[in-house]
Amino acid sequence: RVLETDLRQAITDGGFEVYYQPCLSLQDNSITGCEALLRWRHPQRGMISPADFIPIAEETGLINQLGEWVLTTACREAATWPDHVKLAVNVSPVQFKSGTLALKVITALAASGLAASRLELEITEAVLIRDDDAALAILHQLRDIGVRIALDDFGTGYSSLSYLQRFPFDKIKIDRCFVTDLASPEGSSSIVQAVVNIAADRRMTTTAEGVETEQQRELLRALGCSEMQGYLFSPPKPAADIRPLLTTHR
Ligand code: G
Ligand code: G
Ligand code: MN
Ligand code: NA
Repeated sequence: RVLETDLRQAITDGGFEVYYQPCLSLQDNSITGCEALLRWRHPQRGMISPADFIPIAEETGLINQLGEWVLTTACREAATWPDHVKLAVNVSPVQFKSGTLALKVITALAASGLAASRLELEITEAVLIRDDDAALAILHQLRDIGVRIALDDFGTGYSSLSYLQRFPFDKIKIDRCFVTDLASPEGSSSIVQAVVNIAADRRMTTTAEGVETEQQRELLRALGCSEMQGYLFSPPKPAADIRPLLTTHR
């Protein structure tokens, strides 16, 4: 188990790095954006996955500091990318409810010079389940800044179709588990089709996560999904490895 003291130390010592994973249009295969994914380079234990330390960062409240660092760092990096490439940043429910998220977003945009329209915040349905009105108010605040909102990991956890009706999302990210299952006989293609249809109806785009095969890409394109992310094109990589791709990929 990751220790709070280690986490605290790493925040002050610069032990974290932001990796980026490209997201591609299923229409023309162009790179439309990149998702920022946090990495912890632990001095003894090597790379630690966010899945192993985000929960502790959330319990201890350290996620607020860490999340602010990711936002600032990623915005500064994205400001150097071609203008058509957007940036997606994951936001923890704890950050979402902290009361200071909008201010931190405004500050990161101003400091980096990144246009608000190039920033997308990925939230999970966990932020929506308790206090609807409060969540809705925050989403509208963020919308007013001009950033985009994506609903991450859709279809897992406590997803409810009613969220799609009540909240102003720009994008639905279809969880990897549905992509993995796509080609099997009793697979998830009808579920993906339903999500794509609802999204289109509500003027939202869809991004399929965890696309690993050409067959999955073809099926998703045929189903009308807008974008894909996954190992088929690229795993998350350090900024220095992603930057050249953004200018050379056709
Ligand atoms: O990069 P990886 O596939 O290991 O990410 C695992 C999980 O950690 C994903 O669910 C992802 O959303 C989450 N995650 C990655 N980076 C961040 C971050 O900067 N902030 C938050 N809150 N979650 C993140
Ligand atoms: O929940 P979120 O979408 O933020 O999590 C993204 C996670 O999925 C990252 O940890 C990333 O490393 C991982 N990931 C990205 N693409 C693929 C893929 O094609 N296959 C698998 N198995 N994992 C992926
Ligand atoms: Mn995400
Ligand atoms: Na996800």
